[in-house]
Amino acid sequence: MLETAELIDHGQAVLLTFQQGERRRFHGVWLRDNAQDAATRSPDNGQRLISLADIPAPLRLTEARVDAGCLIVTMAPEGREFTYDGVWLWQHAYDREPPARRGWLDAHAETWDASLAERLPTADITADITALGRDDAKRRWLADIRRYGIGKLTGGPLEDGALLDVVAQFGFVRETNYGRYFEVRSEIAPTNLAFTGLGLPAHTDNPYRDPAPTLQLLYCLENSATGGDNRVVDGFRAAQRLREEDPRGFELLAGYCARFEYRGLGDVCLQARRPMIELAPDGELIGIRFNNRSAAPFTDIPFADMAAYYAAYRRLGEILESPEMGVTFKLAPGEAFLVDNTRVLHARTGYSGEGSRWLQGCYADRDGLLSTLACLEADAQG
Ligand code: AKG
Repeated sequence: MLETAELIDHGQAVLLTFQQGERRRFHGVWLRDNAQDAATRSPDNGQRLISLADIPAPLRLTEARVDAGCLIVTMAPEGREFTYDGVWLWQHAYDREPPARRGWLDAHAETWDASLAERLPTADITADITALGRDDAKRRWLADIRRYGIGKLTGGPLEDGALLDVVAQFGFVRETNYGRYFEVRSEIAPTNLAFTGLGLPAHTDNPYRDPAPTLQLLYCLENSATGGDNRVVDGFRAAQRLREEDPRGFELLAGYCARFEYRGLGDVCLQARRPMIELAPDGELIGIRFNNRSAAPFTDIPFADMAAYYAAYRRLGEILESPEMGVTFKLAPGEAFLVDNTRVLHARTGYSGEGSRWLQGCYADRDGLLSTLACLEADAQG
């Protein structure tokens, strides 16, 4: 609850006191830019109708008061009054210390290790995800994907392309040179090592794309071959562990770009230049790109740092392959798993012999999933 408002810095800002004496400052220009009135924001779609050039500069707050939990300010030279809901201001306050530690995580994310096996987020495709009216189950599963970057699915139909119906429940397929979806099974002349029976170490998919797909779904239709188990590992936890063990190694992998490339048969040549550990400018850990199959020669690391860079790259790989870091399972037909491909790496043991193994895979994006989740959460709150 907003209690008091006081002009500060000669009207450049206002100091608000909330319940329990919590104080937050807001700049006048920020308040004007974020005014909620119908001339500033469209009541139909919430989009801003003005640009910064429409806001006079310099701008000064000439009066500030609190009425019924709302802040009311008058601004010069416009001479207009603007009203802000106190709860909205509290939720959007920015007056706090910036995070001190590099590699911090969004509040929704929780890192994990092998112990996640006991509580691996799982939903039933037919009963929870594609069934109408199962919004609570779907919301919980999507929230788990946001938290852990991985979710398993069971109980799906054994139909070619069934994975597309799953993605349609929360977002949109990202079509690539592999198609809307692709077959993951042994091929005679494979365009990708994933389409063989070879084991694959932990990797994120398609790091050679810019942007890389942010979600990947792998859906099992047959799995009677020996081997072919999947393993998932939290790249954020691995990066945190590297930072604890070797802060300089962490900074090297975050501070220099690696290069990734895929030259397919015919006319495909995909290239990207991005760090293996990606931090936002304020130090938030926002992405992992790690894939030995498609790492290209690194040419952006100075000679003086290359040996240490390789040592950190090697160590990150060892951490990712450590048994205590990952969760292993064998998909049964009708089962699938969805990973946040900017964070969670997946691996496969080799398979051969009698029986068959047939998975289908596709890509999608996290923004669609988070949008669906945000709407379900808003509905659940009434
Ligand atoms: C991929 O398609 O990205 C894979 O890693 C294949 C995984 C599998 O075959 O289980």
